[in-house]
Amino acid sequence: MSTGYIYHEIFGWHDTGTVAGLAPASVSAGLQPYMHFENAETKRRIHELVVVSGLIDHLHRLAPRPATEDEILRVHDLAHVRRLKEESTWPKGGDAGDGFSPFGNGSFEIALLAAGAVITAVDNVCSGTINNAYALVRPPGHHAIRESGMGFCMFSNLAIAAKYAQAELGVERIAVVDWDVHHGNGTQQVFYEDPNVLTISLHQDNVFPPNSGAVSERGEGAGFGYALNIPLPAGAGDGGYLYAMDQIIVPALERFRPELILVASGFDANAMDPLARQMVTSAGYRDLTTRLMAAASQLCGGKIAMSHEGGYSPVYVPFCGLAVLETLSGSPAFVDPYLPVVSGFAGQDLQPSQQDLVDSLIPLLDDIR
Ligand code: 9RB
Ligand code: ZN
Repeated sequence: MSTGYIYHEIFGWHDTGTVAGLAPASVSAGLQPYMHFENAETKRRIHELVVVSGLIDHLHRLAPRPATEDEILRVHDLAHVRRLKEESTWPKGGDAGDGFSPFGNGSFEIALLAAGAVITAVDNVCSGTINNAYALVRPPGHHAIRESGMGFCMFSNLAIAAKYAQAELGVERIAVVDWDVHHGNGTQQVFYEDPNVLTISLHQDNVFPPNSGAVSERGEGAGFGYALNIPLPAGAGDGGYLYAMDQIIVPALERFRPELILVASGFDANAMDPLARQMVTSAGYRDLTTRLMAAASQLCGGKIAMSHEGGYSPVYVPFCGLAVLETLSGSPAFVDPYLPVVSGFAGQDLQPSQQDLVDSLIPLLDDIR
């Protein structure tokens, strides 16, 4: 098994500055400045763990190339691209669109490289130089919509790579599985009327964006049935996540028969995350990956490319990322030292409220053909 791994140190230079959590810092309001949640540390620490554990020697490291503006414009409108390009020249940078997605000077080029890194992953998986790939990128992408960035995202990295695969590689049917704890609203929007791209988002019910990702969002027109949302209640752990994978995600993939599976891989459903309230462990991410790999091997020659999204516990996210990379490559590296603690949390098993929600979605599979 050969696994492509794409990281560039410049992703750590995407500067989100200082804020006070999700609010602007304000001395008069008592809001002390602190680093933005979406700072370089969690991703940098995944990479450093990959190196220090020796896993890097079992991965096929690929150099990313920047996405071209034409590649970005398959997804975003010109005004959005022009605005980010302009604000990126400002000494202190600008904001991707919603007021809590700041970026620093030069982040436009870094965002082009992030989108291009996912293209690089897809290119190599589709040409068969590698079996699967992980693009460890910043800024993230899954909230960015056609006309704006949002939720710490500048460009919709994964949607741009999916459009590239369709336009340049002759890939028709693509499934996107988004296990970030937040709703993958941007990817969903881009493909909402497209029956050739199945978007599945597994998220904590109504966290971000507000009022987004309900079961009732199912796609429109020819795309009806090809957007699938699984909004798990707060408190879901490995049991709830794996039940959703086994009962909904894998059966949806089997019905859809993709030629390529893309994963929006956020680790913010982890048991120590400050931005959500789920309890997934590194073992949970390992098992989710194993299930997807089995589906990919049965359906599309094992072709999976993952793109990194959120995840904000600097101590725990690296072990979740390592677990996924170990599984993709079949090379065990480090044992997660926190696993005994987080897997011991009460409620890791499937709970009735989670089961009810997942079971209620089974009839939606009938609309995937
Ligand atoms: C604020 C709001 C958020 C909350 C969470 C995220 C997580 C993104 C991620 C992004 C922005 C709202 C500060 C709503 O990890 N995605 O994968 N902002 N939330 N209103 N206000 C004032
Ligand atoms: Zn997230």
